[in-house]
Amino acid sequence: MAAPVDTPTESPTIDVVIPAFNEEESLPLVLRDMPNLVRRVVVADNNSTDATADVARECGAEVVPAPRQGYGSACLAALAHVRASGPPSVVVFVDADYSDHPDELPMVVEPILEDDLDFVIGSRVLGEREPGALLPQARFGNVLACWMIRWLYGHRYTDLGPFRAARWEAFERLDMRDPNFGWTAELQVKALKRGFRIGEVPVSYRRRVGVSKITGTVSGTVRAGYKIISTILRYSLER
Ligand SMILES: Nc1nc2c(ncn2[C@@H]2O[C@H](COP(=O)(O)OP(=O)(O)O)[C@@H](O)[C@H]2O)c(=O)[nH]1
Ligand SMILES: [Mg+2]
Repeated sequence: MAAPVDTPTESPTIDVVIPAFNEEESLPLVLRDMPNLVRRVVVADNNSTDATADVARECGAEVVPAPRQGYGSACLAALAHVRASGPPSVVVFVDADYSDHPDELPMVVEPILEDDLDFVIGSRVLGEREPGALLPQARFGNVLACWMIRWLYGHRYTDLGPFRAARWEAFERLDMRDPNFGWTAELQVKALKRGFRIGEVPVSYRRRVGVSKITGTVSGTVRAGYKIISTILRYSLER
């Protein structure tokens, strides 16, 4: 009998990007719960005035300074580092506030690795939310944004979620740009425009550790809401 042929297939690599602004309390918890299948975690430190960068390093993450303030800028800074230092097969985004459950990462990447999807959203609407985790204004904004996307792009998302994964090569075709609150909407509508194979999986969501900087403040909510709506409209008008 012929010996089995050993065909070595390279196992896929997974890198995690975490935009962080003053999250010294929550970040160690996020990093502690990160599953072993993750190759590396890149934390974009967005001008934190607390020990965010130090705790991230102590917990084994790579830290990239993101001098321009804003969620999108921080993601872009981390991604530039990932691109320059050897990109992964799959990139995953997680918030720094310990609202997401990093231990659920295998479920979020599975449809990419197993079913060949390009992009998977962790949906907090389909998953279990701790009471008070998703503030009413965030919930309302999400419903409105998803409804607008359905109307203008014909796709039914259930959430604009911070916990999501994308195949790296596909992600690179998005040419992401938004420096702040429009980043998530840009990501989700561009994925539709590029014809990505998109899925959603339920994820859990708990009340954050520390103070909310976006939907927990009136100005954050108004600015984020405006930016999300204008981003959804703008890309629907572009060819
Ligand atoms: N890089 C960066 N991240 C931010 C900024 N504001 C908030 N974040 C991060 O974005 C994520 C969501 O912010 P958060 O304050 O939890 O907003 P919420 O989820 O709407 O309450 C967290 O990981 C924050 O650290 C910012 O100005 N820059
Ligand atoms: Mg949060």
